[in-house]
Amino acid sequence: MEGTNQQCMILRVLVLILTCNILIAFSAATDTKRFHFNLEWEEVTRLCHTKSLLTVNGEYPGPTIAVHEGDRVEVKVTNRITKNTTIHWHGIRQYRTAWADGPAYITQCPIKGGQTYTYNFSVADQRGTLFWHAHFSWQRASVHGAFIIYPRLPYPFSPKIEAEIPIIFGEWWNADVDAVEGEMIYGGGPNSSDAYTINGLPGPLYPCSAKDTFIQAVEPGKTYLLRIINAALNDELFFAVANHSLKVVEIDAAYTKPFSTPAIMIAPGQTTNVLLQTNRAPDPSGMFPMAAAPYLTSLFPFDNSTTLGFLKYKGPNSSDRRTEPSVVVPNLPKMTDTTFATKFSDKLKSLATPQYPCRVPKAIDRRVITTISLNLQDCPPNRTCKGYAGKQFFASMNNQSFVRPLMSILEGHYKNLTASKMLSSTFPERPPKVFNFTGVDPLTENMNTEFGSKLLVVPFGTNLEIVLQDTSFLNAENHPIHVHGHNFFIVGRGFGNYDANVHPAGYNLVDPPERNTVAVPAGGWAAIRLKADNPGAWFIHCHLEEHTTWGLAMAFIVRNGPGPSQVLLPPPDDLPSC
Ligand SMILES: *[C@@H]1O[C@H](CO)[C@@H](O)[C@H](O)[C@H]1NC(C)=O
Ligand SMILES: *[C@@H]1O[C@H](CO)[C@@H](O)[C@H](O)[C@H]1NC(C)=O
Ligand SMILES: *[C@@H]1O[C@H](CO)[C@@H](O)[C@H](O)[C@H]1NC(C)=O
Ligand SMILES: *[C@@H]1O[C@H](CO)[C@@H](O)[C@H](O)[C@H]1NC(C)=O
Ligand SMILES: *[C@@H]1O[C@H](CO)[C@@H](O)[C@H](O)[C@H]1NC(C)=O
Ligand SMILES: *[C@@H]1O[C@H](CO)[C@@H](O)[C@H](O)[C@H]1NC(C)=O
Ligand SMILES: *[C@@H]1O[C@H](CO)[C@@H](O)[C@H](O)[C@H]1NC(C)=O
Ligand SMILES: *[C@@H]1O[C@H](CO)[C@@H](O)[C@H](O)[C@H]1NC(C)=O
Ligand SMILES: *[C@@H]1O[C@H](CO)[C@@H](O)[C@H](O)[C@H]1NC(C)=O
Ligand SMILES: *[C@@H]1O[C@H](CO)[C@@H](O)[C@H](O)[C@H]1NC(C)=O
Ligand SMILES: [Cu+2]
Repeated sequence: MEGTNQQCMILRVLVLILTCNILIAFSAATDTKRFHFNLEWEEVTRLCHTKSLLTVNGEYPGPTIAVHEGDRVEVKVTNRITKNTTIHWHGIRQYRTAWADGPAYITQCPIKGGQTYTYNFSVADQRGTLFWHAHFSWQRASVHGAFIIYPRLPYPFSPKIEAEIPIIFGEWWNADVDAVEGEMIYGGGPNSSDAYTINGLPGPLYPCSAKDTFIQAVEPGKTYLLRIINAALNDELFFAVANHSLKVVEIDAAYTKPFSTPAIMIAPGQTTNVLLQTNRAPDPSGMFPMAAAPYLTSLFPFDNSTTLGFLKYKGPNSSDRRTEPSVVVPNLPKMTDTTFATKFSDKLKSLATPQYPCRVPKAIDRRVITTISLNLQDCPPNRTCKGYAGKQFFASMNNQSFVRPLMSILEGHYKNLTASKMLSSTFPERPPKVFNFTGVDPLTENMNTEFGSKLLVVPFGTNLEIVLQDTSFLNAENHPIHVHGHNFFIVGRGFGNYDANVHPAGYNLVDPPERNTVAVPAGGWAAIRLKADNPGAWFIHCHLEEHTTWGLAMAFIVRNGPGPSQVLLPPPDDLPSC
């Protein structure tokens, strides 16, 4: 089986002493899959720039974790550098094991240099493609990899799959990413990346890069499953393969109603599984380019380059076109094509069959409406600020710009530190001011924000709706909002102001897409619903790292339920302390 081979390969890399067969037999017997991640520097060269890149086990992208639905997963993370770190298992529900979720200062204190922490969780009632990544400062730029959960039941789609191809998008910076992030102090925008990458390779459209091109060999007349992951820090992407349509069958490890499309839009934090049929008569070279380029909604300087890879049909005339700089992928949308992005998102629906029912809450207990905003603050005295008009950039939700506390919110919650300022304050559940949020120049005379770590606290089992309202402070922009610990359903989306008296009537409560990250339309809103039935403290944030750095984030607490199996488990012994 494909999965076993891939897993076998990963395990072989990780544990060189044992043979692969022994490891597989061992893990099958216990249903516990064990991995060892060493966080370490590795010299890596791209675009003729050699630098020390932060990696897991020296690999870029990092090793694939492949497990089966129902498995327990233990990943021993050893921090072999002098910086702090944490790892997040993006999209894994972590039922009762919030301690293993990973975001620094939300569910744990960082793993310090020289320390080890074992993330211990089980993967239940989930199947498909997810990914893992560092959740400390901007380390996720290179510290990421695929997390594949093989289903116990056959795939609910056909035809039979010949092979699986992970496609991980990322960005490459010639500079040290810590330095790029460091320049954001006093509110500057970050430098753009130098290249986009497919599985760590920028491809031939960049200088000195033709040799670093992703080329996937395929047999003609077969069906392949592409497991596409956007691990980029700051960029929504379009992706297409020349002369081939893509059939979407799964998003964020939830099956969808299949549909064919010339291209996909994928935001950071999202995953998309597509079927690709090698049904073309190979052109004389046998090479078909595939490309990813940004979906741009920001007015700020952006990496507007294109990463290119190739499908290479096996055949007598296969040759190498990778050095041709002129290759284009005709079906890739224009970088500003919001119409395509909107139509594509509209087509995503839950599979919603008896086997895979859509568990969207039909009624809600609570509706939280929050703006998502960029902000500007005056420059501190005697500083030079590099944001707009000499001011500092920030970002906020309901005018609260999130400040990471100096302790773990989860630990504070668990220890009943309700008296502490941090845990006793309440996140505002409505925008403090209502205006034409996405109109021209809304309140531009004052784009200030407030700072803090106010929490939304909900009882166990709350059917929660969160309306995410974009604003055009500075500029309206597409924001991929990620919720930890829960999948949600996107019941509605639109442009302009959300209206609680009008829009709920148009919600899809039958087969809305289930995700962990929603790309909120630029200049619009998205309404998501979830059942808050996973006790713990959970991060909600923009998956554009640039915006999270500016404070576009919040945390929410789900209280314990009444049953013994509805409570947060005690913290593991090796949980790092602050
Ligand atoms: C992981 O959790 C399980 C269930 O609580 C426990 O049996 C196991 O010992 C834990 N593993 C480690 C390495 O702590
Ligand atoms: C960011 O870009 C500016 C302008 O090109 C350059 O001077 C600076 O060194 C860059 N910063 C980093 C960290 O590479
Ligand atoms: C691929 O698409 C291009 C542009 O639509 C077309 O000119 C070309 O003939 C196609 N090639 C194959 C092998 O289908
Ligand atoms: C990318 O941006 C640069 C600088 O703004 C511009 O000169 C260039 O034409 C843009 N390229 C594309 C492909 O849009
Ligand atoms: C391979 O190339 C030769 C010479 O150009 C041509 O005659 C032949 O038809 C090609 N075969 C395929 C399968 O395209
Ligand atoms: C700012 O600079 C002025 C003049 O150089 C100096 O008098 C003042 O003390 C400085 N203020 C701070 C907060 O450093
Ligand atoms: C926190 O409070 C709850 C309810 O009052 C109690 O059951 C629990 O033991 C307390 N936990 C700690 C760590 O003090
Ligand atoms: C909000 O602003 C937009 C753009 O300026 C305008 O088209 C729209 O009519 C305004 N909506 C309301 C409710 O004023
Ligand atoms: C946000 O808070 C700041 C600081 O209190 C205030 O000046 C500003 O008017 C608020 N903005 C909105 C949109 O509520
Ligand atoms: C790592 O995290 C700890 C706990 O928050 C903090 O005290 C320490 O300063 C951090 N170390 C570095 C090198 O950032
Ligand atoms: Cu954002």
